[in-house]
Amino acid sequence: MRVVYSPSHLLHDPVFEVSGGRRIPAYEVTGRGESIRRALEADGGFAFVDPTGHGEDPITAVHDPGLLRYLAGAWSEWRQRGTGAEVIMPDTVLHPALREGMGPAPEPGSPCGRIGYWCYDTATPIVPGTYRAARDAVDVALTTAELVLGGETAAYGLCRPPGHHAARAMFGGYCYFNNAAIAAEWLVRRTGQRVGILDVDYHHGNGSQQIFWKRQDVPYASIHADPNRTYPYYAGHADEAGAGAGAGATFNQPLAAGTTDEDYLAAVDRAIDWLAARSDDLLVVSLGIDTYGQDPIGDFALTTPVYHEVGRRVAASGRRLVILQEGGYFVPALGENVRQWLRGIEGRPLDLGPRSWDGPTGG
Ligand code: SP5
Ligand code: ZN
Repeated sequence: MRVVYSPSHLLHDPVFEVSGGRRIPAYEVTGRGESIRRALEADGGFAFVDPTGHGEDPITAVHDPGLLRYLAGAWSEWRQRGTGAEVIMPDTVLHPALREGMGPAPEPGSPCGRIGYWCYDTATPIVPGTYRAARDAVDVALTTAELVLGGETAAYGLCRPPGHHAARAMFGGYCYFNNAAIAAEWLVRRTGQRVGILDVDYHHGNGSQQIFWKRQDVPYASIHADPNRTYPYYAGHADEAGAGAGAGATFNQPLAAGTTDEDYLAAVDRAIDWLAARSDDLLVVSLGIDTYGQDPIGDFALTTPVYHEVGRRVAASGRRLVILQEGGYFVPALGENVRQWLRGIEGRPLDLGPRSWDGPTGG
């Protein structure tokens, strides 16, 4: 299988995030991308490809041009304040109730106002290399889509930073541009087909859901932790099914803490069947591995072999697959779990080697 990878993900190197009132080490780190790269290189069955530039148009096809403009200029604007702050992070955000009944707020002119206008959390810092890395992650996604249109049955894009929390006019959740949504929209425009999105990240993809909420040509199926207990909290409930022309074209399966391999596979089967009835030949997969039992921010109980089985079942759906990386924060096993998933897609056997992260007896 072809793997699209760019070392420019290393330019996005956040050190900390703010979670639960504490400054903590960032979870979305450069080591994630390198864990995946190393595991896929060591496998020997993957051919690495560089992304090619696709410009701004595919981005503004799903995002507010103001979001692109903001992210492009954010660092230089922030630096000019001269405070020496190491990251851009909001201390205010545009809560919808602030302007309830009064119509939308204009975009502020000041840097502190602008960050809270576009960003919704304290986990998604902008650092000097963020924009370059986020733009290149979009090109990774589009190059992966292009490989599949060019005849590959499946291809994998090692997108970092991830994308599925980024909405039309908002970023957050470690995501800046919605790589999967941009790829899906690009595929719709290129092919005229209905392109499904299968989102198997631990978190609900609120951005992808928002972007395609009123669309029937990009059905969105997500399997995730119940937002009643987990980020992103405000979307992903089972009764959210789309609206207008998109009524019935969103399918959420919120799952309990401790979800097992068996429970999870049943949800995967339901999502695949649902998508099979609503999409044509192409599927974009938002591949998150934060469902793993040892993930530091997840609470599911999945084991490595289930990733191989999920991949196998997704491939059995017969669709052509644009597989894009989202989350997954237990770095020691991240690359291995992605590798098994992709081996499952290709019909190659599960290949469990020594598992150093299981402790002294495992390695
Ligand atoms: C792409 C993706 O997976 N984004 C996830 C964003 C989650 N951001 C909030 C993380 C909050 C971490 N809280 C730690 C709780 C540990 N029990
Ligand atoms: Zn996630």
